[in-house]
Amino acid sequence: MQTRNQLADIYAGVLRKSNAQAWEQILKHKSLLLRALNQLQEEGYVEVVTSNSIEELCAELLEKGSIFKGDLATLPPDGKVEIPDIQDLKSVQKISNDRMLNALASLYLGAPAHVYDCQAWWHFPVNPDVPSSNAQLWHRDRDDLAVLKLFAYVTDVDMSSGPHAFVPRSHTDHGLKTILTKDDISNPKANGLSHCFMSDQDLQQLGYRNVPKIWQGPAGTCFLEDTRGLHKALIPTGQPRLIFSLVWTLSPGFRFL
Ligand SMILES: O=C(O)CCC(=O)C(=O)O
Ligand SMILES: [Fe+2]
Repeated sequence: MQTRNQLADIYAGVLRKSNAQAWEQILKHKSLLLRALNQLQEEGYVEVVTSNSIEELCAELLEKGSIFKGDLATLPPDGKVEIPDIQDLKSVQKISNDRMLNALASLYLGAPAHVYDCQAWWHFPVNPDVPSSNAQLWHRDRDDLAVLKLFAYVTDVDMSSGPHAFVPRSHTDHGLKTILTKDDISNPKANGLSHCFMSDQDLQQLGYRNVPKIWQGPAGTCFLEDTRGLHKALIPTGQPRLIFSLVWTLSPGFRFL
């Protein structure tokens, strides 16, 4: 992780120089965004409370996503159903172009950020004997050297509807030093050198003792995460969950790096 972050810093420096004008504009928002930026840097997550496009986003996605709710016969075994072609929705366009969100993503990534992807998907409760999907196991995203994701709940989410979870401080080498012992950090599965999908027990065995942040909240709950840190979706046992994500990267993205 240390090497990836060092490479990301070098790359961000190059991007700042080649987009000097855009970077100058972004810097103007820094003082307003400083608290959120600090929390992202330290903890790897921050709640977003100010984006006024969220209500419209929920309404549009719920409408588009509702047609898939009736069709339980064709539900895949892991219960995940993606909503296609959401990028052209007005509310998705609006949030992708939100000036303050883009400025925060850019300040966090260290250079003008690239909107890399947006997705929305249902997780439906399924037979508990079915093995968890990758996203329902602890993992680190590998889309780029540096990445920031916005998640927005489109439905109300409590412990029975598969909330999203994140291990605070697992996103940087510096943070890992505060939550793991020196011996634990040298394990490639613990420090992120080795890409893997892990259970709660795996994490305990690797030395992770800190309590994950579990995001519960009504539709419209919205947060940013550095998903280079450990995260997953819990398995829904009662209600299904519809969630939206918007992803910023430094480069146009590599899908898996
Ligand atoms: O569905 C979730 O809460 C987790 C999704 C995830 O791992 C991701 O978007 O990178
Ligand atoms: Fe992920």
